[in-house]
Amino acid sequence: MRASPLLLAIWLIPVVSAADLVNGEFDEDLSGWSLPPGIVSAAWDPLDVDGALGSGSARLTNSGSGGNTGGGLEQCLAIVPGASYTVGGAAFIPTRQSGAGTATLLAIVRDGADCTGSFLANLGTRSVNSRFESGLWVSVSNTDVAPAGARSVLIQTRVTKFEAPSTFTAHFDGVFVLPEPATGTLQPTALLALLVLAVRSRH
Ligand SMILES: [Ca+2]
Repeated sequence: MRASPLLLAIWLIPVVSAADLVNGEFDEDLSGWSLPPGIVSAAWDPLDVDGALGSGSARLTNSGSGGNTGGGLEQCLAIVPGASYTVGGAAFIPTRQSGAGTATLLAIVRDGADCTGSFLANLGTRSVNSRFESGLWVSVSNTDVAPAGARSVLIQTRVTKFEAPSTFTAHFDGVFVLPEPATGTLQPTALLALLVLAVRSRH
């Protein structure tokens, strides 16, 4: 029997998944995200990573009184241990700010549901540093495997400022968390397709 393109496509359907990240595009507001009380404020802004008129971004401002402090919007997702995920997005640090800092997508993996329990790993991205990359959108992503025992991941759009008492602002847009296809493993959907083909070939 020759493998059909359809069967191959079914084979590649990922067997693992994350609970979908909500509103990573920030089309009209910050819904789906929470902001823990702290030194960072957040607001929706019409500046969009693709320049789209129908979308915008999250603008975060760190007004903490100390240096090297941070915080940001958060969203908790369920993940599967042993599965591979790509965490990514884009950050924009406006120029002409009185202080310097970084914008980072964190992905804090924990062994409890709903982002409780012990810290296991950070699958997040590298930081965008205002001293080297400001006035432009910078895309960042990281692909990594969720460690054994992982049950949830906290995605955070973190803004950290280096100096006090200045404020520091950065935008985030196009935030995503994607499970990578688990190739090479016969999955239930592929088994079902094989069964259907076998039955049909007998008639
Ligand atoms: Ca957007």
